[in-house]
Amino acid sequence: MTQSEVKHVKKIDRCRICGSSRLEDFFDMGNLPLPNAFLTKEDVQKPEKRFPLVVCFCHDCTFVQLRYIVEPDQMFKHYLYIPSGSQIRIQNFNEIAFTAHRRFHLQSDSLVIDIGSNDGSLLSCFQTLGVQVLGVDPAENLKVAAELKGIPTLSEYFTQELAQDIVNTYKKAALVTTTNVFAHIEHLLDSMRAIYAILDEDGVFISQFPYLLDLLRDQLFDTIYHEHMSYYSLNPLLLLAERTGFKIFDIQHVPLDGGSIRVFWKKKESHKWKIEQETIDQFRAIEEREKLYTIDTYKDFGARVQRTKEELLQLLGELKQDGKRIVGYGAPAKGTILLNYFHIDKRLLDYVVDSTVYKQGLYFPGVHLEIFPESKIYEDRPEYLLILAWNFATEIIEKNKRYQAIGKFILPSPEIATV
Ligand code: DWN
Repeated sequence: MTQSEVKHVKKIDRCRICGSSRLEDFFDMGNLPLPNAFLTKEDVQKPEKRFPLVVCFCHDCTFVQLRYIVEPDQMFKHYLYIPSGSQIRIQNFNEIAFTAHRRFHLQSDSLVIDIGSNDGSLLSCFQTLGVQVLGVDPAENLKVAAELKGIPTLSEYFTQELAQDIVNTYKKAALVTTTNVFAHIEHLLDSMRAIYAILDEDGVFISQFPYLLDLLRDQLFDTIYHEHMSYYSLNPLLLLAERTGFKIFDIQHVPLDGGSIRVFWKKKESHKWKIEQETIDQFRAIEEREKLYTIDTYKDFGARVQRTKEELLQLLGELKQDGKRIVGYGAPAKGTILLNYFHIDKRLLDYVVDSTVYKQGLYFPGVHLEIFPESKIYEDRPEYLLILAWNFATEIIEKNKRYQAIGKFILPSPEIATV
């Protein structure tokens, strides 16, 4: 690493939940660019920052986490990802809002706070249901987008100080939500205590994030990146709850982003909301059966990813040799990881298309593939589309039905497939 890279990253030697020093690395991807650090044409000529991407396992509480933490400002101050690019994600947000509104009896004077509220998409769903909303997100560019939707947003990191300010200026929340953000939080204990501070006595915290078991089963290695500091199974979550005054009272599996879980938390002292113990026990039983609580399960992860790499490179290489043109579909953060880790650049892909206006005209970090609007595939008519946003493959294939008269889609994950 260069001096300027070293300055923005730190190596952890203690588990971020239980504090144990018994951490063991099991997957090392080397130094990779930050996944959302898309480049302008001028940036492409300049040196890019790369940071280590190493995953480790805590032998005491079994928490899987990144060994190196990049300074949050490097990743979150100016954020190019917005959730509204996918109908499936918006449907998921609507479902969270609708079910929470009904299950937790939210009223017109109930306050819902979304942490990592991005462009306000989730809170818009709550607002439509007639409750009060407040967003918190450090990305300054997204505050503008959220406020255009009428979502009041504090453009700050969620800290204990901010929690106190919120309680003083607004009121306590009946519901706090985070979608995916839970993987992005460095100081978990502090953040949970801050959430505790802003919640009503019988308030509920809902967090939804990718599930470690799905990541492991389907080798979703490209969802491992600097922004995602944590990869959760149930055991460490239960410990986190216990240490911060919470009780997990329900868990649901959600078929989003390759497999996620939605976890429901309440204050330990609250007698409201039934504890779905059977469901929690079932999750634990499955995780035990799948041996999530031992390092041995993780040790061949790297080798399995290596086999996927060889298979995908062989497929793309053969297509190129046959003179076919291949274009990437979607410029997700995970695309940066897949392209860079597998060394897929101009030699294999012509360019990438993405619906996000903020990303169009920019270039992928590291591999420097240019990003165009989706319509370009109908002008150029490439023979193959590699779906980098594989978590939305169904939606992408469905909306591009007419492309099937031109060429085929390649799915890199969870299994390599051509359709
Ligand atoms: O946790 C995180 C998740 C939720 O979002 C973040 N750390 C960053 C981000 O991850 P991602 O960039 O991998 O997210 P998505 O939602 O998988 O990104 C999909 C990309 O594909 C977007 O750039 C939009 C694009 N897309 C498109 O161009 N056409 C998506 C669809 C559905 C489409 O039809």
